[in-house]
Amino acid sequence: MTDLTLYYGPTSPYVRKVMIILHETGQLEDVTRVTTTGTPLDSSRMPLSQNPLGKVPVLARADGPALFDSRVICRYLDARAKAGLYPEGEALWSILTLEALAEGMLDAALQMTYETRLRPEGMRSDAIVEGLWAKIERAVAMLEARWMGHLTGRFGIGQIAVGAALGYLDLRHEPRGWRSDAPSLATWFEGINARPSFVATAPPADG
Ligand SMILES: N[C@@H](CCC(=O)N[C@@H](CS)C(=O)NCC(=O)O)C(=O)O
Repeated sequence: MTDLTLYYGPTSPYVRKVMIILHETGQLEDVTRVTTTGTPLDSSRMPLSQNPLGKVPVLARADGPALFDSRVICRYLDARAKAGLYPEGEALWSILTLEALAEGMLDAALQMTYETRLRPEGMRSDAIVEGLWAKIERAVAMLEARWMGHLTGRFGIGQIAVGAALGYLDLRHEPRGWRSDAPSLATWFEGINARPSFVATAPPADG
C-alpha cells in the first residue's frame, strides 16, 4: 500500500485527468488504485465516507483528509510534484477558466449519458439532451475561436482538461461529430491524443 489511494473508474473522464497527471509527473507508483463504479441510482460501491456526493475520483491520504473533486486532486498532485502544470500570475485565471470550460463540457456530456442510459425510455427528455449538447457545441465553438493560442502553448492543466473532455465526447457521443466545425481543435486533439500519458489512459473502447 502507498500513502495515497485513488478511487478510480476506468471510463471516467474526471479520473482520467488525474491519471494523466500521475503519468506526466512520475507519481504513478505513489498511488494505490481501487476500482469502483456507481451512478446516481446506485452509490453503494462508492467511497461515501470520504465523498458523500458518491462520485469518483476521490484521493484518500494517510496524512490528511480525502480530496475531491478532480480539479482539487489535479492541483494537489501538481503541487506535490512541483510540476508547474498551472501557470503563475495573471495567466492562472485564464487557464482556470479554460479548465472550467472543459469541466462544464464533461458535466453536460455525462448528464447526457445518464439521461439516455439511466432513465426508462418513456421518461427521457429529448429537449434536455439537446439542451446539454448545445452547451457542448457552444464550448467547442469557443475553443476553436478563442483558445487555440493557449492550447498550442505550454502543456499544462488546460490541455489535460480539454483533451479529457474531447476524449469523452469520442467515447460516448462520437456520432454527434464535434469535429465538423472545429478543424483546428480536431488537429490539436490528434496531437495531444498521441502523447504517452493520453495513450496510457485511453478509456477501454467497450467501456
Ligand atoms: N465534479 C466531479 C465530477 C465527478 C463525477 O461526476 N464522476 C462520475 C464518474 S464519471 C461519478 O462518479 N458519477 C457517479 C454519480 O454521479 O453518482 C469531479 O470533477 O470529480
